[in-house]
Amino acid sequence: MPSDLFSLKMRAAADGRHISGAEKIVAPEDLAVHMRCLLERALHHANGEPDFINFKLERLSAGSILHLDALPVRSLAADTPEDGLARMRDLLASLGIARAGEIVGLLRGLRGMRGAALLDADTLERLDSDPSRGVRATVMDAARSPSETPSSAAKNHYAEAMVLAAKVANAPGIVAELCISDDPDYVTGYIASKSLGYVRIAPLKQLGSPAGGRIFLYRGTRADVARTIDFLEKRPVVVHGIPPRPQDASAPQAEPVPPPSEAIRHTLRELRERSLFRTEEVFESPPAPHVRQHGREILMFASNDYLDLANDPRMKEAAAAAVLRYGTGTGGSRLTTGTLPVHRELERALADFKGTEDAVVFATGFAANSGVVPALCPRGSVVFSDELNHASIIDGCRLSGAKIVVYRHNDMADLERKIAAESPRRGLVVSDAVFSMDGDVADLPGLLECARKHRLFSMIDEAHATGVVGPGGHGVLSLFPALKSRPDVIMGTLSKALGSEGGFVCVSHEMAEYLRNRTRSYIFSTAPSPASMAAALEAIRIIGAEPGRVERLQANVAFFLNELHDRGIDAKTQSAIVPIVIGDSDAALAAAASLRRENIVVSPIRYPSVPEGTARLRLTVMATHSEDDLRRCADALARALGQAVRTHF
Ligand code: WAQ
Ligand code: MG
Repeated sequence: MPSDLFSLKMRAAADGRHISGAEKIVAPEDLAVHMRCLLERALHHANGEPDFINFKLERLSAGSILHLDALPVRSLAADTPEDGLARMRDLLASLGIARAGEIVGLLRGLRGMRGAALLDADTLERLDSDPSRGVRATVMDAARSPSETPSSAAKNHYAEAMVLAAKVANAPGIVAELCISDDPDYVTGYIASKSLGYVRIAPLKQLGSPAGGRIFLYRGTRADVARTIDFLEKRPVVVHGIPPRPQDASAPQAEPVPPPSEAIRHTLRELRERSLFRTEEVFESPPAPHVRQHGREILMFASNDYLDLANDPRMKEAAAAAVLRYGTGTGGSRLTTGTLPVHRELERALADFKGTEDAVVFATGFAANSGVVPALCPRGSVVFSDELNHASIIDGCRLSGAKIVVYRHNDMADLERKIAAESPRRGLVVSDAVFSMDGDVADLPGLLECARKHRLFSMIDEAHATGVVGPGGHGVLSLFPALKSRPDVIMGTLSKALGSEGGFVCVSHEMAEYLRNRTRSYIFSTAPSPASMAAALEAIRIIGAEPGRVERLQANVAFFLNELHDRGIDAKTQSAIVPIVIGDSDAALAAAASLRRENIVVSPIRYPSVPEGTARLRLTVMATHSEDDLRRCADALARALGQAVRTHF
């Protein structure tokens, strides 16, 4: 069931003189932001400063709303106002209205009315009851796309007139509408009807003239006039598909548009030229320190399977048993028929692992971030996002429709300044816990303090922290034992150290209930398969039962950094991600290729995964890399970097 909406109207006046007015049809959660926009508009109007602003809110039941298509639009350019009015007259006559000339004459003489004159199309008798006011078409708005942010921009004559004209043309008994703007600087008007569409004509008056008004032409019985007025003044209408304002008839024609495939070809060419073109590589064995590709054994330094669990026999058995017990797919979303005991068990285990009351599992980490951020940040709020956050967070920010404020990487002073400058009523600070391309850890105490002080939600992404960072691999929180508060949302993934597939958030009970009801990527995705749930559950069990695994990973990272330093390679990390920044995309590709010739896989990372000019090799260490593996990689890296420097700088 669609929920109820509100009709929101604003009128501003100074000394009893009308200055501006506008109306919207708005969902309850969007009321505040639209009111703020209308207020801006009232306060900064060219007509003057108001001393009285009236807001009116009226609840509309969603079922009462009439959805209409916009009228088709065309524009006519006239030489003079006389010429424009003659064209309007001719169009009116083409509708079979005998006294078209007289009607246009009446329109020219109008001024100072808030509404329109309702005339009998044949006798020209005035049918509305208050000739100084006229009939007002109200309770209407243009449909908005979910991504559209409301704006406090000045009146858009065209768009507002399109809404009104669609409603009037669809009113019972109305055969045509004529309009001249009363704004002295707006000389475009129109004639509209269902059969003519919306015909813009310019000019219809001299620039600077305060004349202007509207006429609605009616055909029908006197008894039915009340029904027409009732429709115009009371029936809620939302108009869909208003086309962008057409170019004025005199404007030059646009260039011919090439076929759409040309744009794709152009992009591919550009990617290749800039060394940014990518293809998938195929590996022929499970993730492990040593994998097979094209029949060759390869040393792997680019896997996120940090703890080497994805191919662990116990993991595979747990997944297989879940498949045998529950099947291969869940056949439904979590809130319909897709939830199995193993989903709840895993959520319990994740909550315990992170020390929260509850957890919510998603199909992927990307789905978690891109869904949870919009759920927490409805339009009208502000989201503060670290400049190096993962793409899934960035997309979540964009999807939310909230204002996005990007702060400098891990710079809490910058974050504090930016929050203070916005002083939002509602918002979120969101950050990777371990940054996926740099391997460093967020300043969690600083971030939580900023969020607390300004009453904002806080969220961290522990995709590369879970199972990797801190004692027991419990994540970055365990690095800061003195912390008094915790993030509202601790996000993580099942697909990296946990060797499975999926994403999750660890949260309070209340937040879990909210997210289950509000996160579109949770509500509208099929529940993840029992195989991946059972595997992740087993991973958490193994990590708990074998603390040596995480310790081994952390020791391997320390050993590897030492080996690199011994060879004069500058590298640091606070996780299992070791970035070696090279700068130039081609040089990074060349270095990766030279390692590949030694049968070692590392990831060359280029724009747009990292800022331009910071292309790098990204190496990931696994718990089961041997000291020999780590030394061999460090040696090859030293050779590759020497070569990259010689050929590219
Ligand atoms: N219902 C009925 N009549 C109205 C309403 C209403 N809601 N609002 C205004 N009027 C009457 C009133 O007499 C005004 O003086 C007159 O219409 C003109 O109103 O494609 O700006 O708001 O770009 O000044 C046409 C756009 C702009 C052409 C019309 O009208 C284009 C415009 P204004
Ligand atoms: Mg006006």
